[in-house]
Amino acid sequence: MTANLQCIQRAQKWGSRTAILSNQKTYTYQQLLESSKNVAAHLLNGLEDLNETRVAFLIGPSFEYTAIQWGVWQAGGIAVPLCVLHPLPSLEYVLKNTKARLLVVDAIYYDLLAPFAKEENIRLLRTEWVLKSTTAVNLPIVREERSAMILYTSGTTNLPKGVVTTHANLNFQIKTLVEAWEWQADDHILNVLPLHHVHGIINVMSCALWVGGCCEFLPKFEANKVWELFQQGNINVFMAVPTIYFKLIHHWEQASETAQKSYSKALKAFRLMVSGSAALPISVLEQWQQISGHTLLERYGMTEIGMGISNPYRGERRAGHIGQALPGIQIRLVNEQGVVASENVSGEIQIKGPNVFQKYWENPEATQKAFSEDGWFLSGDIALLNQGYYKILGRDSVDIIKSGGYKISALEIEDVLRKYPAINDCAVVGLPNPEWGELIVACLILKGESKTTIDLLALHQWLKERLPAYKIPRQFIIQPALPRNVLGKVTKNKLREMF
Ligand code: MLC
Ligand code: AMP
Repeated sequence: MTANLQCIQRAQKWGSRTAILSNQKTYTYQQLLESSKNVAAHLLNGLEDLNETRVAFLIGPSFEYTAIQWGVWQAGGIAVPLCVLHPLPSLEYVLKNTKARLLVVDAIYYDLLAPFAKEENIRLLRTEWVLKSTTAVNLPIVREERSAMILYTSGTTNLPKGVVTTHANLNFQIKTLVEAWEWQADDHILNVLPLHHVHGIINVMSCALWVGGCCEFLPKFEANKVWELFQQGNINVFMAVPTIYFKLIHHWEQASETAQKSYSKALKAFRLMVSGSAALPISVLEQWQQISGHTLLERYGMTEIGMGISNPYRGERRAGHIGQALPGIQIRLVNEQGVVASENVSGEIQIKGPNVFQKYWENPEATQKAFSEDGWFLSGDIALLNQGYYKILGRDSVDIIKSGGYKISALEIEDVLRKYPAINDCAVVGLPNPEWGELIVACLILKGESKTTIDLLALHQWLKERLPAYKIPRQFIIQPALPRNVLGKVTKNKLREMF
């Protein structure tokens, strides 16, 4: 029996079309469907339905990643994609927090995770084992309201929260983008983004597969490789965070005049280029316009909602603005007095619609706090409406940093830093930075009153074992005390000035 999931049913129509290009191999929709059914059978292992068992997977962006995601869904499980850049403690946190019972990993991660899996009684499988062909089994009926995926996002608490979305949420998140950006079956997109966040998973991979298009994976972003692939002439859609456009522009500027001409020529044939996950600096938009002839389409989203606001596909794409509500999604701005803001008055972006997530995983308190009494999701982002276009002004918390398109909690980094033997106290902030959006920096108070120096190499090494590279502070200052207000709270704006 075939699964009733929409992505699977749609894929049956596309049969022999190329779905995925990965590791120099092409895979058709038929191959994707067959492989994912094998995965489902291996995961079910005799059961009729995984009934929302959390199935974590640590797999680089590839055909195998997609086949396993679809396999988990067809078996009735919840997909928990892990980040291949995360050190062991971050992976263990997600596995423990979701209480994952199954874990599928690429061979290179097997030894790393085997001891933890054994200790926690998690069934550990290797990617190639679950892809092996096996006898077909009956697949469960998975209703749209069932939970489909958990992604981890940082917030104003020290530990990341699991964002649970249902199949209905994901289907809607995809459909609104397919409609707004006019996705087509002959679209061929290059994915350079990590696959543990909505940008790569939904906007790039899932939208392409929804319409019968092709998703090509470059497992790790490298500017020269991206330019090489652009020149091959197959790719016509690209989506990335502003840092990636910054790096592509830098590479273009360093190239010879002949290479520059060839790069720019390749971009002329593109249908669509999108930027999001962090504010797109107007300078980057303008430089990209000169290089490519394209005005980047900037949009706004969040792990909890997929995408919510977008500049139009047709019509004016306004620099420094994120656009208008996507089809079927309601947006309002609410000021500090709880009043819905009128044009040109700032307020918090609040969102309602079928795209909005179900709940934070096993955290009813956080879920309740994230919604207004009348059911609007509270984003924490401050914006205003300027002549019909939303414009982001900032966030309501200094403890959330966006660096390289990743959302990072200053409190999480502070918690880790305080465990370092030579550190007594600390405070972490983000500084405006043209390449990274914000650069993470830390003010340290050392143990021992007269201490004014620290071995930064040793500290960096120690942090690398505990945090992914993108969460590691890049600049430090050492102070005798942290700047605090009369209530004793660290004044982070003052701290920013000190840098
Ligand atoms: C890495 N480095 C950083 C850094 N990240 N330095 C400062 N700040 C950061 N944030 C350092 C590394 O330590 C290394 O230094 C060097 O840069 C290269 O590291 P890398 O890992 O190779 O980096 P690179 O591949 O260049 O990473 C840049 C990037 C990556 C832009 C490709 O950050 C990325 O994939 N970002 C996308 C994140 C994303 O998908 N966000 C979407 C979230 S969903 P050294 O010294 O060791 O060489 C969301 C909702 C929505 O936000 O709206 O979409
Ligand atoms: P995440 O939790 O990783 O999904 O990050 C979501 C956050 O990214 C939002 O709350 C915004 O702060 C930020 N963001 C996404 N898109 C944009 C954009 N176009 N401009 C400014 N900020 C953005």
